[in-house]
Amino acid sequence: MFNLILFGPPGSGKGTQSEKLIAKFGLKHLSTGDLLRSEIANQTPLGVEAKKIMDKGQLVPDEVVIGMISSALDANPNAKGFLFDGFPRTSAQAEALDKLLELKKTSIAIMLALNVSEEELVKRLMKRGETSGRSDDTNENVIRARITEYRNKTEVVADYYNNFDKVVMVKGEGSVDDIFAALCKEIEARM
Ligand code: B4P
Repeated sequence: MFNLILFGPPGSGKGTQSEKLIAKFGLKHLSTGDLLRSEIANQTPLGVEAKKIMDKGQLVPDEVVIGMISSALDANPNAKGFLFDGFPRTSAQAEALDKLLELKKTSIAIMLALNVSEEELVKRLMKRGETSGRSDDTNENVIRARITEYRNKTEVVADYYNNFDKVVMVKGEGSVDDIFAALCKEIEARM
């Protein structure tokens, strides 16, 4: 199995690049953002609670997203590997993911971390908010709150994987195709 984490702040291109990477490498895409938005669309009790938190730009509680990832791993026993997008976002989530993968006798091969300036992030998310219908993309204060959550709680996740020499930084500004090519090069060197 080949498991990778696509890492970076909100708006860094994780969702955009994930779509292309899963098509090329045949990995199963696990995006906690997409899983949460599907709960919201289905108006489940979890979705109703998650929406209130996401609309403030905050992170959903660890136990909720860890539970979702655990179920998704169990639901895909024959996957040739997983691409984790937007997960793990806290140290607790990273430790939980390592344990879940260990139970399946596998591990994270690489974390690819997209590097994008804060002004570019805000610009991209405000632009997406014009068409996406995502309520967390329409208000600049909420977008900046998401970036602050990232700096306070998520950035440390890269330090966690750095201890195991698993982090590769990739420039996340430029054309989508050029960034995709840089990501592919790193994956192919390790697959
Ligand atoms: P996510 O769904 O993970 O979304 P995101 O971080 O906002 O966006 P992403 O990084 O995927 O967007 P992309 O750059 O592709 O999270 C949403 C919320 O869910 C979180 O705030 C949190 O509340 C909750 N949540 C999710 N996971 C959680 C977890 N594990 N724990 C707790 N809470 C969790 O796209 C951005 C825009 O940039 C797009 O419009 C795209 O077209 C554009 N773009 C992409 N690449 C570009 C490029 N190279 N140049 C120009 N524009 C580009």
